[in-house]
Amino acid sequence: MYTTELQKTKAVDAIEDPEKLAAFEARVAADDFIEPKDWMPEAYRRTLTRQISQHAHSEIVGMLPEGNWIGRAPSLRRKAILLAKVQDEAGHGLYLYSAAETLGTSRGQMIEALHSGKAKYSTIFNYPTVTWADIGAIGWLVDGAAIMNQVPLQRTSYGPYARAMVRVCKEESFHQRQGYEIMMHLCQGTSEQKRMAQDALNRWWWPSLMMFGPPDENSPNTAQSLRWRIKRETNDELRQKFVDITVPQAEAIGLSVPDPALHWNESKGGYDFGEIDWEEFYAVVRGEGPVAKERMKARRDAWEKNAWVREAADAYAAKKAQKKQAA
Ligand code: FAQ
Repeated sequence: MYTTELQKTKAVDAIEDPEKLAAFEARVAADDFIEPKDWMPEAYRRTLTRQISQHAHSEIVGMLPEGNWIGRAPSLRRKAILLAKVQDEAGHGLYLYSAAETLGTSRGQMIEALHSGKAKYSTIFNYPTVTWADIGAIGWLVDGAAIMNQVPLQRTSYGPYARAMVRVCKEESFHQRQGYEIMMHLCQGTSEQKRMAQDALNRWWWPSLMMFGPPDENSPNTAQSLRWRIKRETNDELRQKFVDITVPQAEAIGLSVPDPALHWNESKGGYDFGEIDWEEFYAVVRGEGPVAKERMKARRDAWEKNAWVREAADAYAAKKAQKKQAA
């Protein structure tokens, strides 16, 4: 279904210097970090640019579902926390765009790829946030899934990406706790509040499991990304860990995971769970998610409406450079 970065750049790889390639592979195998000025195969550069830029886009588009609730948070305390969280996501996007830029693609080019529909962003942000409990569910489940995926990325082989992940993971860990705390409070509240929490879990559970990507046997990029130590664990391994950690958290606050097939498997030491609706996943990846059009429209509108800020920053930089030259 997908053409991998490796296939796209096979011709380039074939003419790459075998000695440089062997030295690069030996460094990766020794768990050395690869740095921006180091030699790297073109396919490695492209795979990283794709993954890091998509990750950056996810952080930025991911601000929209929660941003939607800043003005409606139920108390000043909740508003201040949510505002800080959404600002953190902007920061994550910026570290990640900067990390991707070190590979030779400008932020403008990456944003153009997002706006033209060429670049992907996480499927999860194409679902609507219809009640306050959704903000709890996003922190608990979406940030929880993001941490599960990002902790191993602190040891990814590309230095700037690994270093960005260290700070991102610290902040995501706070985000996950604040989301779980919202859910905990709702579950200790009125029966209507508890129903809201259960309804949010029902709607966000399966999309959260989809965040980890297609099953390993249908994941065209995983094998090569593991060899290059870009990915340190497979999609299915991370999904399983997420289920194993999250189910007891749901039980602890009296919520039930909406999966009749879910049961503890003593022999594997983990939960067995039901089949994910992969048709839904691929439809959302294709841009057919419930609020996909609104999300992209919001991003494009923000880009256009705020062009004056970029123009003012450019004019200021040019003026400063001129002054420096004249001095
Ligand atoms: N959505 O061969 P694989 C967050 C695509 S951050 C959309 O398995 P790969 C923080 C994939 O790109 C969330 N597309 O690919 C936050 C590929 O297409 P391509 C984002 C998906 O790269 C919280 C194709 O399917 N996190 O939530 C998805 O080896 C709260 C085949 O898949 C990251 O980006 C998907 N869910 O593995 C913010 C982490 N899954 O590109 C605000 C870094 C797969 O070949 C509020 N990324 N695809 O055309 C990764 O770890 C990997 O890129 C995976 C996918 C695991 C996402």
